[in-house]
Amino acid sequence: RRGNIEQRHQETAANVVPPNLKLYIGGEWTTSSSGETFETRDPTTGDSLATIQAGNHEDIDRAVEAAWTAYDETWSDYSAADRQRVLEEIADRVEQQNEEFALLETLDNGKPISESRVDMELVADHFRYFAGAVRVNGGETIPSGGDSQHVQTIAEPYGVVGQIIPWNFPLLMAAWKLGPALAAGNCSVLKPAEETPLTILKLMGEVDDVLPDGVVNVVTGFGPEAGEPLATHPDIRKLAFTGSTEIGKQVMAQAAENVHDVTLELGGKSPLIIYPDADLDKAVSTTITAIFYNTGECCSAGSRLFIHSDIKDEFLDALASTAEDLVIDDPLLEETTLGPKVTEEQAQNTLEYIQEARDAGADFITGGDVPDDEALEEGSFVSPTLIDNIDHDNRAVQEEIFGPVQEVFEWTDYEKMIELANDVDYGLAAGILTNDLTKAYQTAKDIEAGTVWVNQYNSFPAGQPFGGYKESGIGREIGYEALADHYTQTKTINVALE
Ligand code: TXE
Repeated sequence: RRGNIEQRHQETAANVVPPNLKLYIGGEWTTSSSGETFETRDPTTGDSLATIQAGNHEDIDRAVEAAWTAYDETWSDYSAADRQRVLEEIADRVEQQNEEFALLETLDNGKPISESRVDMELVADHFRYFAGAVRVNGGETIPSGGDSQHVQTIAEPYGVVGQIIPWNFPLLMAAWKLGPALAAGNCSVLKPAEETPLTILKLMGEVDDVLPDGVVNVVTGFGPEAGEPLATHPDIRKLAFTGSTEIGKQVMAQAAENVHDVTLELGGKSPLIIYPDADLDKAVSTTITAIFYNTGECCSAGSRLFIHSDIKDEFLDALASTAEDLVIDDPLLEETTLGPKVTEEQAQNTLEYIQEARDAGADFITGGDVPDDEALEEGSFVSPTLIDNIDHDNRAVQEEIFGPVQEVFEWTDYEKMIELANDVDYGLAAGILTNDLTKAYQTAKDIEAGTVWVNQYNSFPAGQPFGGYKESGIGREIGYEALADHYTQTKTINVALE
């Protein structure tokens, strides 16, 4: 099997890894100023997939300059209708090559191919949503000027924005950022995560003839060398960041120095609350989606389960056996439901949290290790893990693990459960499973989270605002307000009528 996996990955890589893998600046493919490169690896086999340019501050300078040139010379002349056509064309091209993009994402990130296909559908739909939203983004008239003045606002783009994205949904995170930025009329300098640069570079190759040169510039590289110079660049007017809370705080402090706008989409430690009246089968499948989708590498992952004591034993038996039935294998196979973590370092990170829970005397309902499968030894796999009897103050409960690990808490008293559910620094998402809609709405209001799913989890239709309470971030993406509030600035024009 191991030989088959390697062969399958080599053949797929030969078919789908794109030829242009340099920095994309001003519509040109260029090498990094330092001449330095790095490898992006396949987390299933550990093999190198491609050599990538390690951009630095000089490349960021070049890219910001190219973006301003594009803004001044072409993009600001594009009407809303022109921008709509461009965004629709980008959506079409992703749709036409869904399979190639999906295969490339699976090679670079390790997510199961069935999930990569869903990502690509969402990418296309996201560009399409903002293609439509372009036409309704406008200002307002304000009547308080009376008959003596005409007061109105117009929504103007910032000009050039910086965008830094992570590795868990590489192309989808790029789409979440580029869709509203371009719709609003901005140009972008985007830095992908060093772990997963391939799909955004492929996208640039595919839409090179659609986007005027310099409207989107992609500078690959590492956080300190390429991310920080972008976040601190005096000529960007806004920075959008998705990643760790630690770097998010740093990026926000840096934004303060230049007084530029910033939106942050950071980590989470989201509660999934199950009432005793919930449908058992649905509760099990929703819990599996909440924590094991994308190998748990979701900022929204439902990583703390609050299960009502009346159904705890029955539910956990069913959940454990379903988790044990997940197909942990080569993510290029159709039947695989759990792939490797994105890097070996990330797998070790998850295993350290598991060890911490073990040292604290927690019980493992299932998992707690790497899969016992020789064919997967070169990959960064971690078994689906459910942990019971762990203190809510434990670091493994309080911090984001970003892996296939869920901690279970039993509840009977509603107030105590809500107190615990809110007792983390994060507030990104939550899930509630019950057939009683009154209870669902009450709980949704009691939970400190930016998104609450009822009788489902991890659903992200375009247009649905997404962002964090507390330390999970600032601002909202995906929804219309991303365009209206986060990628435009308001200009007031007040005309004297007398
Ligand atoms: O994040 P980083 P990492 C969480 C998750 C994960 C942890 C660490 O818990 O285990 O963060 O992941 C760029 N200035 N999330 O190390 O470092 C970096 O190059 C500017 C949650 O990957 O924050 C990459 O492009 N940029 C999350 C991006 O920031 C910098 C998704 C994210 O990397 C930088 C990812 C700097 N000084 C991780 N340093 C989510 N919210 O979905 C790094 N970067």
